[in-house]
Amino acid sequence: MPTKICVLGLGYVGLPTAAVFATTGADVVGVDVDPKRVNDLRQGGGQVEEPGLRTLVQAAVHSGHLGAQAVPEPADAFIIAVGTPLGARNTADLAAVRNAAEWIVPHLRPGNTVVLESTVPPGTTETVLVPILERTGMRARPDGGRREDFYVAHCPERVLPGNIIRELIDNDRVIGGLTPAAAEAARGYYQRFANGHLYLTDARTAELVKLAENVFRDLNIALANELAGACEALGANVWDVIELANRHPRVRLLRPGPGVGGHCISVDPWFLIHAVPESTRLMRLAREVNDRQPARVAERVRKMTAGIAHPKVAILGVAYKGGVGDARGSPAIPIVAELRAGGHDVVCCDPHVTAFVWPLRSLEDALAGSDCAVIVADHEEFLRTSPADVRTMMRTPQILDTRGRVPVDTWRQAGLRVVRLGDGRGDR
Ligand code: SAJ
Repeated sequence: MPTKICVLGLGYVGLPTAAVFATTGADVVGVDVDPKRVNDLRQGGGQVEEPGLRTLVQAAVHSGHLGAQAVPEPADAFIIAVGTPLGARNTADLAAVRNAAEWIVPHLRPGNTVVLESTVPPGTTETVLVPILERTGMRARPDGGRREDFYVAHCPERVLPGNIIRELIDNDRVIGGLTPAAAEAARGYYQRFANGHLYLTDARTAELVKLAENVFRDLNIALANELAGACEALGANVWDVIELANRHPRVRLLRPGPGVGGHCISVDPWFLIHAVPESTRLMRLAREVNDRQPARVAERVRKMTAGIAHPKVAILGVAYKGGVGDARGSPAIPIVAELRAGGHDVVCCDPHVTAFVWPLRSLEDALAGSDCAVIVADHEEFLRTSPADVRTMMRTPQILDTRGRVPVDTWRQAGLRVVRLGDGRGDR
C-alpha cells in the first residue's frame, strides 16, 4: 500500500508541497475550505502564480497520485499548511490552524503523524494543536510507560515566493518534534523529497527558528531603509554604499525599498513581539521603520509633482515584490491610498497581479499623460521597457525608482528624470 498523505490548505505552500509529495509515489489528497482551490487542483491548475508550479501540479494529477477533495480522509500523515494572518491588534489569527486540527480529529488513527508547517506564535504546537488532536482520546506524548499514540511535529515552511519549487526541494529544514520519536516520524516523510539537510529538534525551538529567520530579515531591511534615509540627508547614494559594504566578508545588508509587504515578514515578527513585548523592542521598532516606508515614498512623489496641476501618477507594480503576482500587504496599497487622499490621480499597472484594491490598467494606459511613474514592484517587464517609449508617453517624464533597479544612465540619456529612493546626490 502506498503511503497516504493528506495536505490541509492549498495555498502557496500547501499546493506545491502536495504536488512534490505526490511525485515521490505517495498518494496525496489536498483539502481546502475554498471549493475553488479544490476544483483548480483537480483540473491541474491553481491560483498561485509561481514558476513551474502549474507543470508540477498537472504532472502529479495526471500520474494519479494527487487529488483534491472538500474534506480530509484517513491518511498516514496530515500536513497543515494553512494561513496564520494577523488578527485584531496585530495578534495571530489561528482560526485556520484550529479548524484544520478539528478536521483531522475524526480521521486520526494510532501511528499517524501530524505536521504543522504554518508559521505560528511560540507554543502553538503544544498548546493549540495538540489539545485539539488529543480530543480523540489518543495521546501525543508518552504516558505512564506507554508510547505516544500519534506523532506531532512543527516543520516550518521556508520557501521563497518566486522560487518555491526549487527551495521546497533543496532548502535545509528544521523538524521540531513534540517528542524525539515524532521528529523521527516526520523526518521519514520529508526525506522522501528533500535534498537539503533535515535538522531535528523540539517543536518550540522550531517555532522560534522560523520566527527568528523572518525577524532577521525584517530588521535587516529596516536597517537598509534607515541607511537610505541617512544617505538622502547626507548626499550619498545608499545603493553604492550597500554594494560596497557587502564586499566585506561578514556584512550582508539587504536592500531598501517602498516597505515590507507579503504575508510573512511583515506579519511573523508580531507573533514574537506579542509573546514577549519586554524583550522585543528592537523588533517592534523595525516593524515601525518598515511600515513608515510607504509614507516616505508618497512624500517623495508629492515633492516631485509639486506645482503640477492635477498630477497623474503611474504606479508600476502593485505586487508586494518583483516577480510575484501576490499583492497581499503590498506597500503599493498605502502609497496609492495616501496619494489619492491628497488629490493625485493614481493609475496602477501590474502584469502579474489579477485583482487589486483599485482597477489595474495596461502599462501604456498607466503611463499615458502621467507626471510621475513610481516603480514599486521591480518586475522585469518594467526594467525591460524602452525608456524612450516611456518618455514619449508621459506628460512629465520622471521616474521614482524605489528599488534601485532602473539602469539610471540609459534612462537619463533617453531624457527621463530618474529619482532613486536613498540617493541623496540629486538627479544626476
Ligand atoms: N524586501 C525589501 N528589501 C530586501 C528584501 C525584501 O524591501 O532586501 C521586501 C520585499 O520587497 C517584500 C518583503 O520585503 O515586500 C518580503 O520579501 P522577501 O523576499 O524578503 O520575503 P517573503 O515574504 O517573500 O518570504 C519570506 C522568506 N523568509 C526569509 O527569507 C527569511 C521565505 O523563505 C519564507 O518562507 C517566507 O517569508 C514565509 O513564508 O515566512
